[in-house]
Amino acid sequence: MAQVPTQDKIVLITGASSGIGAACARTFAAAGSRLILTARRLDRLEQLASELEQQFQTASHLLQCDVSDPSAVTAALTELPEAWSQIDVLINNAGLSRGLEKLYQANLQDWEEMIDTNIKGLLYVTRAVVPGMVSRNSGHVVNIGSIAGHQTYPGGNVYCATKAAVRALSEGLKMDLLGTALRVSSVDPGMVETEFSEVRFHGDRDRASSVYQGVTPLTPDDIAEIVLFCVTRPAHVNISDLIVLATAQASATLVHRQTE
Ligand code: NDP
Ligand code: 8X3
Repeated sequence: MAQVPTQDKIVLITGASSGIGAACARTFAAAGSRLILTARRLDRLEQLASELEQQFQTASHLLQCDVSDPSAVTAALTELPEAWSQIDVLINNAGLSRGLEKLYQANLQDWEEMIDTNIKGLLYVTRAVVPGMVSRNSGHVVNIGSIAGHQTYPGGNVYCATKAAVRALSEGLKMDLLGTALRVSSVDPGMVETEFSEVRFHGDRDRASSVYQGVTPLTPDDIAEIVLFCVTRPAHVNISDLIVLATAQASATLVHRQTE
C-alpha cells in the first residue's frame, strides 16, 4: 500500500519555536510540506521560516498565538487565508512543565499554566482544526504526549496528570472519529533534550542541564522522524500510541547515568 504523501500537504505545528516542534518543522519541510507554525515567540518562528525557505523553499504561514487563550486560538484558526485553510496534519506539540514540587507545596500558578497549555490549549486547537478535516474526510492529528502520561514520578504530579489527560483525549478523539478516514496518533517520549527542563526550572540552566548529565537523551529530531513515520504510513494504518525512550531510560524514574 502506498505511503501517505507529505509533498505540498499543510502541516500545522503548535510550539514550533523550540525543541520538538521546531524539529518537526524541519523534518516536514524536508519532506516537501507547507507549514503553519505557531508559538508565542514570533521572532523564533520568523527565523525558522526563513531558514526553511532558504534550505527547502518551504512556504510557511506564521501565527503568533498563545494556545491557552481560547479566543486567540479560535480567531487565528478560523481566519486562515484560503490557501492555508485546509489543514492536512495537526501536530499538537505546544506544552510545558513547571516545577517539580510536592503536590502539597506547589505553586498554584504553575498548575494553571500546565493545565491551561497542555490540556486546554490542545483542546482549543483541536476543536478549531478537526471540523475541517471531518468535512473533507481527511486528516491526521498527532498529539505529543509523554512517558509521564503513562507513569507518574515524584514531583511530576500535575504535569503527569496533564499528559495522562492528553492520552485520554487522544483515545477519545479516536473514538469520536471512528468511521471517518481521519487518524489520531499519540507520540509519547521520555527524556528529550530541549528547552523543556529550563522552562520547568524557571530558567535555572544548571539545574536543567543536570537532568541530562551522564545520559545520551533523545533528540528533538528523533521524535520528529517518528512523527513523520506515523503520518506517512499507508492510509489504513494508524500508529495509535508510541512510547519512545532513550536507550539509557527504562521507565519514567529509572535512568542509567555514566558517572565518569
Ligand atoms: P520546549 O520548551 O523546547 O518547546 C515547547 C514549545 O511549546 C515552545 O515552542 C513554546 O513556544 C511552546 N509553548 C509553550 N507554551 C505555549 C503556549 N501557551 N502557547 C503556544 N505555544 C506554547 O520543549 P519540548 O520541545 O521538549 O516540548 C514539546 C512537547 O513535548 C511538550 O508538549 C512537552 O510536554 C512534550 N514532551 C517533552 C519531553 C522532553 O523530555 N523534552 C518528553 C515528552 C514530552 P513559545 O514559548 O514561543 O510559545
Ligand atoms: C517530559 C518527560 O519524564 O520529564 O514529558 O516528564 S518527563
